[in-house]
Amino acid sequence: MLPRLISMATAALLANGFCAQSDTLWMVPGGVGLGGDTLAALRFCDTPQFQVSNETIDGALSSLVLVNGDSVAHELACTALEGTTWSVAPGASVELDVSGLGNATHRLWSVTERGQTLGLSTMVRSGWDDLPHYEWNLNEWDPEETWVLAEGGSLDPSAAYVPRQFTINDLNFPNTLADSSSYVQTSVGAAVYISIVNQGRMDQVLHFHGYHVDMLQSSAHGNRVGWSKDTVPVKAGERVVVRLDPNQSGEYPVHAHNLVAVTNAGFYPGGMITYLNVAP
Ligand SMILES: [Cu+2]
Repeated sequence: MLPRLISMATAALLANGFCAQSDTLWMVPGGVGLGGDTLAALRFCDTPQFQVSNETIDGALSSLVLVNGDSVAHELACTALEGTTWSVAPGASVELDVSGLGNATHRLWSVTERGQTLGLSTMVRSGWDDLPHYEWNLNEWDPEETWVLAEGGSLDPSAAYVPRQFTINDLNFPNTLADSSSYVQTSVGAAVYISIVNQGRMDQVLHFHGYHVDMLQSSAHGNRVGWSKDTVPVKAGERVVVRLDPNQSGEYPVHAHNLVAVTNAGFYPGGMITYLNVAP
């Protein structure tokens, strides 16, 4: 009797789509408009077609296939598989084993100067899926740098880094409110998770209005796990997961606590701002 019960349970799990599976992302070049600027861009995409925002990866996956649709090779890294990088030639692909990650949000990115400057970086999210889970990839951009790299050049390491655009999920405010993964919509008592990965080169600090959030993961500030905070530092490359359990209704902003990062090419308000919309 027991084996039959087990096989029925397994069949139910498979039917519900909980079985681990493989996912494929394409690395695709293109261009985007941001706050009046035009930028060359590279994104991890759901299909071979270019998309404005990097596709994020979530769920219990066994493996991840990455296809290089760019014209040059990329060196990929993933914090889930630290110490290893994968060189992927144009037109080639690589398969990463991302099984058994537990509750963790990881970063997947191209460590090449071209990949970093053009924004080929996203998050791989595992676990914490018993509640709605929002995803915020932070980044900042110097449009001129993107064109230098797109044309095959390289950056002057002695030049000052002065980004003009600041984004959540590759969009700047107010367009962040049109992105269902940036704009948090919930109700009093209905907790949500938010994974935040800083894909840029600048450290950021996010300020939550209206609520404190519980720190579940902080890859660069591990001692803060368990703290309840309204100000959350996210260093360059850092991965943070917080839980928001709203105790009051209202619409409150979350924003980068650095004045330049809440502008679009110098104009306020813009950049890294989104909202928490909490119904009664
Ligand atoms: Cu504030």
